[in-house]
Amino acid sequence: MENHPSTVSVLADCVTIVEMDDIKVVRVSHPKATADISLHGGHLLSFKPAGQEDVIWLSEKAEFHSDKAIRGGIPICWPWFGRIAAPAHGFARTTQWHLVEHRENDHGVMICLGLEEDENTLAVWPFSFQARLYIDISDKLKVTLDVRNTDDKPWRFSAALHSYFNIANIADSVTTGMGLEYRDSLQDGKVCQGLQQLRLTDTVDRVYTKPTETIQISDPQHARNIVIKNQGHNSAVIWNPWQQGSQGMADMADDGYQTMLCVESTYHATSLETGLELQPEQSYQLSTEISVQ
Ligand code: TA6
Repeated sequence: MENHPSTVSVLADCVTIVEMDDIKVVRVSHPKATADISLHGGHLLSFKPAGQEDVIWLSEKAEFHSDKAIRGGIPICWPWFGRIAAPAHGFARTTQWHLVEHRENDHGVMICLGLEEDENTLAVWPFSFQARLYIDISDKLKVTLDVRNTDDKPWRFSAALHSYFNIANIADSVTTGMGLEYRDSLQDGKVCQGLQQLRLTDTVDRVYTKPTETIQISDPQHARNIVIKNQGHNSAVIWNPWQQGSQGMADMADDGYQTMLCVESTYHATSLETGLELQPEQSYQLSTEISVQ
């Protein structure tokens, strides 16, 4: 992070809490990797395996305030993905999570954050729930969103782990493994067929409906491939706003699009009513595992 956070408390050898503006951040510093996780939004901001550039992109103009979503990192989109209801991408990314547990050993660090309903969430989504976010930090990163229906009636949801990846230059980067069929969000969800290899030259906003088990983003100037394995998803979203989109966002530099690419582990639904139904006491996990090769 750019400005200098102040240490609030030391929780263990590898885990401290630091403060940035009005946001508290769990800072992990382990021989295998470092990571920053904001309690606001349950939002991972940084993941650096030892000897690597950050794998996660964070906007240089990101704003760290409790009423805003943070631009970059891994926003948690839940209990809906997209603009099918307000606020966009659900309330999880703009709500304060709490630290449930942290563990560390020679292999890495596990951080668990929690979120439950309160009067603010009930005002926009009238259900009880328990959400847990498990973040495993070692030479790989694994993020698992675990949601449980603690209400006495069923509810429906959609979700995404909206990962922003840090790449040296979008013009040199090729993405594989997204599959061929996609719904084009720039054409009202029109179903299209794409290519095996994606090299972007303009804005994209697509929901790939049949991604393969492993998605790869080549990042040649950083001499690496970013490898993504998702579970619990029904699709994978790819997004880059390109120049015009970057210019339209106050929390993104005009050239920000050149060094980022979103590839998202997504449970997609076109409306709240068609989301995945969870009965009382049922739970569901959506995860993404990220490594570099
Ligand atoms: O995941 C892609 C997307 O839904 C795009 O449509 C784009 O708007 C992006 O997310 C960012 O959304 P945000 O609400 O964070 O500006």
